[in-house]
Amino acid sequence: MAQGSGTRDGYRAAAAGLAAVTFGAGLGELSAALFLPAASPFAVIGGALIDIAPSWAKDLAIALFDTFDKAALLIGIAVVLAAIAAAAGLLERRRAGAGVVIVGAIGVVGAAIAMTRTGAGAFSWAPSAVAGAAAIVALRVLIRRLRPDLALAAPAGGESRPIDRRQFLIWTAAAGAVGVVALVAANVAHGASRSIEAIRKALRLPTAAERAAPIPAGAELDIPGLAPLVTPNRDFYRIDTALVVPQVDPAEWSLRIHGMVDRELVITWEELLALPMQEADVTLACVSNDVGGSLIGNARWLGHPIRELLARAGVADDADMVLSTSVDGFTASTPLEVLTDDRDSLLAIGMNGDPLPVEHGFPVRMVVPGLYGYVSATKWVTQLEVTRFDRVDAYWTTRGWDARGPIKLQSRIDVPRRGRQIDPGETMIAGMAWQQHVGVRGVEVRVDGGSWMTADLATAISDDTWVQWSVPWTAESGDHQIECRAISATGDTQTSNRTPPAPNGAEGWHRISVSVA
Ligand SMILES: Nc1nc2c(c(=O)[nH]1)N[C@H]1C(S)=C(S)[C@@H](COP(=O)(O)O)O[C@H]1N2
Ligand SMILES: [Mo]
Repeated sequence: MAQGSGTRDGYRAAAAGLAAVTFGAGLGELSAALFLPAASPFAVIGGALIDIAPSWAKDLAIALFDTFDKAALLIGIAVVLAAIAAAAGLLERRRAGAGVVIVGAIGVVGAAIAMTRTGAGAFSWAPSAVAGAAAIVALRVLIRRLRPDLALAAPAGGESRPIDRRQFLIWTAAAGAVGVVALVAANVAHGASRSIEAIRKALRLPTAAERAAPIPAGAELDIPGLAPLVTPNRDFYRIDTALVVPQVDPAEWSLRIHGMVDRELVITWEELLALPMQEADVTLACVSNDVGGSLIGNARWLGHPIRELLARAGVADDADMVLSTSVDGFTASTPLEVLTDDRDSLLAIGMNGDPLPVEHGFPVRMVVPGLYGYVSATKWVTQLEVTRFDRVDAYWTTRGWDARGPIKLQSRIDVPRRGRQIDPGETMIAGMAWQQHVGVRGVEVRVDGGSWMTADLATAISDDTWVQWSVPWTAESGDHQIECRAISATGDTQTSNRTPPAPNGAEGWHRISVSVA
């Protein structure tokens, strides 16, 4: 053996492990993309990790990566997988079979998880099995080239053949390259499922039987840096547990209303489109939105009142909750009364004049004024089960969040931006305030703990939306702290008591630091 080749062969074995696992992952992902998109090994393992992750880990992911939490998860999985793959290569070189067991175990775990996911079919295990088997074969073939004693054609008499490292390198590079090409191909094949996007683009929304009033004059303050009153779809925050955005063909979509009802109801897409549609401006907010955060947006939704559908089904007197379920298994528990009272709780198909964007629930989602999204805004919704809070817990309730999630009174400073340096002199402090379905009566602002100034409140679209506010300020040189607090339409003042988002929404005043120079 050449000097140092022992260590070097260690690196080579690790590289072989990486190449073998890349090869397996590629073939597994490609077979999934071609035959069983929902059974993609990455997607099922990632999805399961999302579901079993403790709430604090998800909060942390949202805090650290904001809406990029899913990309971060995929990268995390890839890094862990790469480490395991390298270790498997090293072990397999030491002891034939040891690395194979590890690689095989990943495949088995993937296959087992695939079978437990919502919507799993009889063959959902197959892509992970393909991945595991391909990785095992590749690992054995590659490591043998580093271990002439294992080579099938090893000459008798214990006399070992020299290792052909060039050959090894070529085979390893080839396995890795095939894996990468297969991964890319899988991605492209997956992109073809953007046919749902094509269906969406070709859709024409029905016109509303009941139009929303135009946005009132003076509702939108023209202040640079202030969030727009209506959030464009492309800028609308996205929060969900779906690692791969569900691709739902409207032609195959239906909504089943069942449980404690007089008669079960199934509504198809065609039937839904034929029902009278209503527009409503509603601000959606995430319970994970921390004080001053951006997980909130306002849109004009188009949909059919859920109230009407529940009335058709006939709801039992002792029911108090509707459990809505998405195609991907996510569930939300919504108090029955907010779906049957006179508020604009919609089974929505349109968002700001367009069909729902695929990542915002295409073709159909729920929108309920006054509740955080996790208990009301089910995207890709396919079932409404009329039931009781004491019978069933929804997705986030089983993870420690409150079963009911009314939106809390909140306000946010958008201008000046936190941490910014601004010029001395006349300037504007401006922001947003909200407590959907209650409404905001006023906003107060103070600088450096001084006395509260009353902000000018813009005209609100309605009590179901956020409202803009502003207050003039003469900025003097130095560092300053600006705080705001809202007063609700019912006369409550936003509490200064700071609480984290879990388990039912953050409280406290938004405070920013700016320096004037
Ligand atoms: N199917 C499904 N619907 C869902 C969720 C989800 O994880 N899956 N998350 C909910 C949460 S927590 C929020 S805040 C809103 C966010 O809606 P958006 O992504 O359209 O802004 O969707 C809700 N609907
Ligand atoms: Mo949320």
